Amino acid sequence: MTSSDWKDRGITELQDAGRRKFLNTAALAGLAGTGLSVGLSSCKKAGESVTQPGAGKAGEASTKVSSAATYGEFEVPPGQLDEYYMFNSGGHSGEARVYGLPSGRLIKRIPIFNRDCESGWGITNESRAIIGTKADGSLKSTTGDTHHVHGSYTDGTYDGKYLWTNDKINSRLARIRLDYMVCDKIIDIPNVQGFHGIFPDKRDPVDPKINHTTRIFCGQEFHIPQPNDGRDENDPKKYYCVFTCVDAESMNVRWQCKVDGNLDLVATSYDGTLAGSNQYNTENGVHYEDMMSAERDACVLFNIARIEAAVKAGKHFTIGDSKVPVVDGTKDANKDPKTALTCYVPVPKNPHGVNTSPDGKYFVCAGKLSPTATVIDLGLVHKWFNGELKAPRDTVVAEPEIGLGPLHTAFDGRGNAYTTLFLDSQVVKWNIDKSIAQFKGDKQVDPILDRIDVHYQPGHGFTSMGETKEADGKFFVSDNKFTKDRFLPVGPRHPDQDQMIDIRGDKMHLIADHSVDPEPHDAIIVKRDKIRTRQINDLNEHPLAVKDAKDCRVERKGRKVTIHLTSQAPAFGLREFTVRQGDEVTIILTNLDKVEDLTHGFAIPMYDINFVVNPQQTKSVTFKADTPGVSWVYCSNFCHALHLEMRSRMIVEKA
Ligand code: K7E
Ligand code: CUA
Ligand code: CA
Repeated sequence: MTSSDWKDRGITELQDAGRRKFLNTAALAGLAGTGLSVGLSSCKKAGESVTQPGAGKAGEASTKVSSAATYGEFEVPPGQLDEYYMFNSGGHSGEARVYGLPSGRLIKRIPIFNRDCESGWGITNESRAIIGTKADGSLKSTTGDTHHVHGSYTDGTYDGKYLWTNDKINSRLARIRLDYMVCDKIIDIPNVQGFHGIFPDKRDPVDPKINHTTRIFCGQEFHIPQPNDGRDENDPKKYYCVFTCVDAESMNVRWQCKVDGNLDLVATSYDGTLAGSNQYNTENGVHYEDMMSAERDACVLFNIARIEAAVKAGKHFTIGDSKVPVVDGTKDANKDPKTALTCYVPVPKNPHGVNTSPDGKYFVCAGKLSPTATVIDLGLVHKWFNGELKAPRDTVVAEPEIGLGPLHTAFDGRGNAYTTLFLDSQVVKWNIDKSIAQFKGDKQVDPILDRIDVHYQPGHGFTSMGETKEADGKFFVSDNKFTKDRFLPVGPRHPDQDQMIDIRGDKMHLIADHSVDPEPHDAIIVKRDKIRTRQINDLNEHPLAVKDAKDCRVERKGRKVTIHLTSQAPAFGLREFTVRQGDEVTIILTNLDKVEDLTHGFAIPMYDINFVVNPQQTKSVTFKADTPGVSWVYCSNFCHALHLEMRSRMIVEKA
């Protein structure tokens, strides 16, 4: 069906008109129902979009459908490769995902905090060591909630080395090494609950020679008693949050900084000197209405060099059993800008995302409950830290009114910003320089350049290479939370969607609906030439690799039995092996095949074990052989014409 067929059938129009009206009304009614002032008063009229030139009236369809030619341009024909990787977080799944763009093809899921039989994640000894186990050997946790994925930088752009992602529920930080696209490290962040925002630094704040990522900054959204060990539970005034710095290589926690209020999203400057986090709960409220009582919340900026000097100088304390040095970044302790570690810039109430413009000049804080975006000039922030500016608010150079429910902002590298509007179900394109001129008092200038409807209620939005100085302004992807009517119905719960928008021209054009598993939250779009993956594993990487089929054997030490095993299509190195009931069995399996993608599986009936070994990779599992009988261990990954025959017999003798 061509796009004109769509138009003839009025499909987009039908979907838009009714749904948008419903959503706007429902969403606003929901907020109004709390009986709270939600800061929408500065809008033209509650329930109506801010009408801008070039945009449709509120509730009226204004989706721009590209011509068939435009769709064709973004098609990736069979046999051709995508131009970009998109690395998504996976929300409640606890994983990360890799898509190709513009096709929207799902290429890989990267298990992190979850258990995954496709790869054996959480099942093999190697992955269990990364996830962490309890004293009884069970996994420390099996839930995860990944929101944000960000890559390592060199010289202001992706270097293809690492990704990091957060686990909001269990306050863990995970790293993915991109050559294999697997998680290689997970750490617990102490003294934190609701680890939400995360961003790597882009260069060292002091040493100009270190022009790459060496630190990861982590925000804490939920304030808690410190330490959270049963004390002060009923004294919320004593709860607080910390901002955490983790070393990118060792993944050790370097320091924490105590703050007033919560920390939601995190952004970093291109020069390495500043990190920032928006705060929707400067009130330190423990109830919903308290969190919305202040007219203004903040974007707090961290002076990294000063914090690290304070840590070095021993001006820190520790919390509970944690050895991590904590500096005091609260307002009371930082009244003199010239020595302050933090700068709390007031922004309209309950903001959401904070994003860095690719020219390195600004942090843009989305208003959420305010129909505005706040532009903070990082040069002026430094002036404030030098004592040359009166108030933190003086660092704000623009605050354009952009629409209802602004959540996240992305950039095209041409001076324009694209902000998702949750309540309006739109993406709005606005010009930063124009917004600054308007803020200075130029009444003629209108910073709003375009609007486009998305379907529906977008959270994050991000652009191709948009979080680097190489932002190329080709695509914007809108991560939409509601998708009713866009895909075949699958019951009450619908998928989310990554809606792709062409942003090359003056006007935005919708070019694709890509369904995605809930809930992606956030992603980065990376030019494919930034990523260099390996074709096969390095045999020597695992100290216990079984390097030759001749080395296959059964080794017994008391009740501990080790099976050294190889796989080579279409056979395992041992046709059978025997252990005794009650033995602790460790199977070490090396895949000796050297052909890219020639992966074997290893599934053990009766023992709940299923994993894969990639070419030249070694993995191991340990289990108690508690059930006597025959288990046909088999290859669970189709590898060869004789794949079905690829099995071995595990005989567990009755004790
Ligand atoms: Cu969903 Cu980034 Cu956790 Cu905003 S956050 S939408
Ligand atoms: Cu080896 Cu299937
Ligand atoms: Ca608030």
